[in-house]
Amino acid sequence: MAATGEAPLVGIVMGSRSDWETMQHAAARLEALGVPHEIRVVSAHRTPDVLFSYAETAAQRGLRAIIAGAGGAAHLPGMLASKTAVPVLGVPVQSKALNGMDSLLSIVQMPAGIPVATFAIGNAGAANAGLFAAAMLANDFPAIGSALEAFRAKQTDDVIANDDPRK
Ligand code: RP5
Repeated sequence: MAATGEAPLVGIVMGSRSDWETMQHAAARLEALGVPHEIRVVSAHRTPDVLFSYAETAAQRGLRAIIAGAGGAAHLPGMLASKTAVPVLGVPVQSKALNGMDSLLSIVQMPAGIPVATFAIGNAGAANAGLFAAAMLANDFPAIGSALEAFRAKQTDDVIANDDPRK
């Protein structure tokens, strides 16, 4: 289901419902910038056939980027990337056992030939993946570009207006 009425341009997928706490930060950025998106749980090891069909149909359904979050042995982003040429933005979810180092290394260490753009562990990585996907769309969708510019300008203004940490 698209989060807005328009056909989704970005797919947010995650290996488990438990990843939503992290991945909601990607969705929030896309929502704020008016980027049509969809959100799904797709597990590389629990629903591999769903993973394959999601990746195989992504381009024809109009997706321009897939933000994929997973934790632990986080093969979801790499497997998606192996089955589609739609750019995959990987978000390492902070695992309990190893604090997300396992997720990070699983996602970032792709062999040459199948790239996954890898973001920071956890909430910041999810938020930045959302912003990055918006930046990828900014040239082709001027409204998204304007929203992104306005967000960046406000962020800068907020820091300048609050530059005394004692206040
Ligand atoms: C991965 O295993 C998921 O991406 C999640 O981060 C992790 C734990 O999944 P659950 O046991 O919470 O479903 O597949």
